[in-house]
Amino acid sequence: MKNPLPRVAAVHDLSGFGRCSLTVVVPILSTMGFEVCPLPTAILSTHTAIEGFTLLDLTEELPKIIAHWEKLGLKFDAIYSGFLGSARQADIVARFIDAFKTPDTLVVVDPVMADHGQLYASMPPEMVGEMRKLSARAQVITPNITEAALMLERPVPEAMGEGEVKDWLKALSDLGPAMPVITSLPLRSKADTSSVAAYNREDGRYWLTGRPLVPTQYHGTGDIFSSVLTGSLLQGDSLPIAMDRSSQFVASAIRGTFGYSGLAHHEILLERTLRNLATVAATDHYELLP
Ligand code: PXL
Repeated sequence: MKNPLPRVAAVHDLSGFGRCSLTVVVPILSTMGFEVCPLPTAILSTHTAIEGFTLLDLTEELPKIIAHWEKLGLKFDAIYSGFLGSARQADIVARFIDAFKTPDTLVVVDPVMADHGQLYASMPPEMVGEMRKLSARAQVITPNITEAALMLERPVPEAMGEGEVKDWLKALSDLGPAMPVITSLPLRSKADTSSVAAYNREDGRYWLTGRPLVPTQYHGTGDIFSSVLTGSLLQGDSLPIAMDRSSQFVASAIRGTFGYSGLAHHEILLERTLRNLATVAATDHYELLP
């Protein structure tokens, strides 16, 4: 039987403070009308950018949860993974995808590993190869430019032309996923913009969108982007509309936070803009890359 509400398996960590991973994935996808079933990869006190974070790795627990879900015959309309608690989990998640995927399942892998040219504090170097393998199972992947560089074994570029962006997207798609999306692109022609580009192998088209850069850094914006993208695709939006809605929502969440001072840990005030996701967003920003 079809799920009365589309159901998403969300393979991410639970970080108590700092608004990232499950604490943004669940509210975003719930607001967009989906049932979210967390498959938690780790429990942390905060995300790993805050000094002194604690991390309980749930690698041993994952196969038990998956086995119970299999026994229950649960069906998922989407499987969406992000931060993993150990490199070994990539294989477990790959087997989870193989066991639950049907021809209609949307599989999104956000290869959460790194940003600003550096691996996150808890990431072992083997995670890069493991994420590359896991990404081959996905239709959609959403690396930021640092993660894309690691996956392609290329240096992190300071600036890129549109032709290079297309080459990177094509190379990512050659790893397996039909729709790679790269965020935080340093586009030479749009230095004041936070740019996102995507490729759809099914129709051979490349897309670009973005929003004006706000001079600050927030954690968890990649998780917000990928969650809205997943929800939007599940709602039936085209790839350019989904990436434009996601870019627009991240920008609105940043602007909803930027005016406040005294946020010691740069946490994004997601709840101030969350309800915008329940309405139809204007999507007039995307362009086709020639
Ligand atoms: O936003 C990605 C992310 C998710 N989960 C944890 C993180 C990070 C980024 O730092 O530390 C635990």
